[in-house]
Amino acid sequence: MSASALHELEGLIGAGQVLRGDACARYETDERGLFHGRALAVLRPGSVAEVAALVRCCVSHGIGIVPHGGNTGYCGGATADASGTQAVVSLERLNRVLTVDADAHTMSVQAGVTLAAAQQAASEHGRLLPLAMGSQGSCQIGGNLSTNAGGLAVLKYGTMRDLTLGLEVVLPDGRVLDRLSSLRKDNTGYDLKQLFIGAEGSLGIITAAVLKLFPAAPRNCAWVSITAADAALPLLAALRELSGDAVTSFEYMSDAALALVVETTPEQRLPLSAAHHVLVEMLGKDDEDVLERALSTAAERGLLQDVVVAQSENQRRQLWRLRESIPPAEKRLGGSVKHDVSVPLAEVAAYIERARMAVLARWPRVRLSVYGHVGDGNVHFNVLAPLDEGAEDFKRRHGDAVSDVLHSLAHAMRGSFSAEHGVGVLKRGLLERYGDPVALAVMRQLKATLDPLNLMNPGKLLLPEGPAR
Ligand code: 2HG
Ligand code: ZN
Repeated sequence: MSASALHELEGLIGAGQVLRGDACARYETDERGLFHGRALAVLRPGSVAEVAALVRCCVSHGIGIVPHGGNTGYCGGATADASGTQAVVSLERLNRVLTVDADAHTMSVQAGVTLAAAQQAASEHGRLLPLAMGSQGSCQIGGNLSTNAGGLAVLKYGTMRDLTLGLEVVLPDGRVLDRLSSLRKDNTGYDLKQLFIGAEGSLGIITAAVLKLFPAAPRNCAWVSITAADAALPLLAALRELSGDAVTSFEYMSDAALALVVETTPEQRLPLSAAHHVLVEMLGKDDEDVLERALSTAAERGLLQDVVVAQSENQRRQLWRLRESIPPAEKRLGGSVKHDVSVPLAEVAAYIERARMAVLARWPRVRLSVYGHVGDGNVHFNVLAPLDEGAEDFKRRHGDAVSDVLHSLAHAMRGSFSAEHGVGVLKRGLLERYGDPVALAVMRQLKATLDPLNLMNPGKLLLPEGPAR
């Protein structure tokens, strides 16, 4: 079966674009090294027509299809299974920015454009594509859409879903759903694009999108210390009000998370020493008045402890580098049991405290790395092995139990076990455990309608069988 299928595929997209054997290696393991698959082949189509053709071919041969973007996901959503029967479809050759319309504040891009390249194209036209995250140099727009990526500016601009006007998708039967619309108002039935955003490739392959842009504006940034995590929300509320809602990012970092950065990259210095830190960024004009004025009023009201305002672009970058160095610091120290929960804004501080107590009660010697986009309710509560225990050993022996504690707490607080990283393979069981049964049943119905043969990213997001696990 597969020999003739591969021959056909070579005819459709060119022999050089059908990779086999060792050439597949870099597409077969995820970024965190948690998932190792074996692909039948890696297919690198160069156009939407080629994507459609290869989908039809794979479906006619019963070959499962695994869409693959920048491979920066945390949940194994872009890795083939171990069977050697699934085809990985890399979108990396669909890497063209199609249009930037500065006046209309829109851009259209192919799915394989990296987020950084899309941001750059927008900025060359004086516009801002506000989606931002540590992996932006390699993650791709298609993956951002498929996971409904969040990141560092959700507080102001929303997630990828909020930034999307139109979408082009190759459906599991090979039809092309062309909704590459730039309309901001269009009430003509179901908003089909929403189905594919966050679907992790389980309903089709996203090939292009029309995105919203904003006027580019200078950013001003400050590092603030607060006395306790529960001081974060009142501070954010005041800063939003005092600045005319100019806050774009509000990133919380515990001292313990930042200690990992200093430990692994000692050349980095913390601007303030405190137990709780916040990186605040605001839209500015030509001066830094808005930020400084808002912060000094907040200080007068006793809403913060201390503050350092970045005095140059270079300093601004240094502050951001500290924040963005937390995940790589964890990685250098052997990795962590990672969590990506969200809870209602009013519950963030309570979640952090209750989680801390619950984890330390059972694992008193672990190291905690707690930080996140608390301005939108998203906490990364990561747990590292005790200093005298091997990281791999700890993760293997205790990882699931640690995650159970943290996920059930989020669930009890009406939160989510995946705020921005998606479900993939890693968390599909959690969807069964914590997801609403009616919502899950509707998801299954949609999946069965659009992909009756279960060939689109099989085994991701939804477990193949019913609830028992
Ligand atoms: C971040 O906020 C990313 O830096 C990664 O979502 C979080 O590594 C993590 O746990
Ligand atoms: Zn994050």
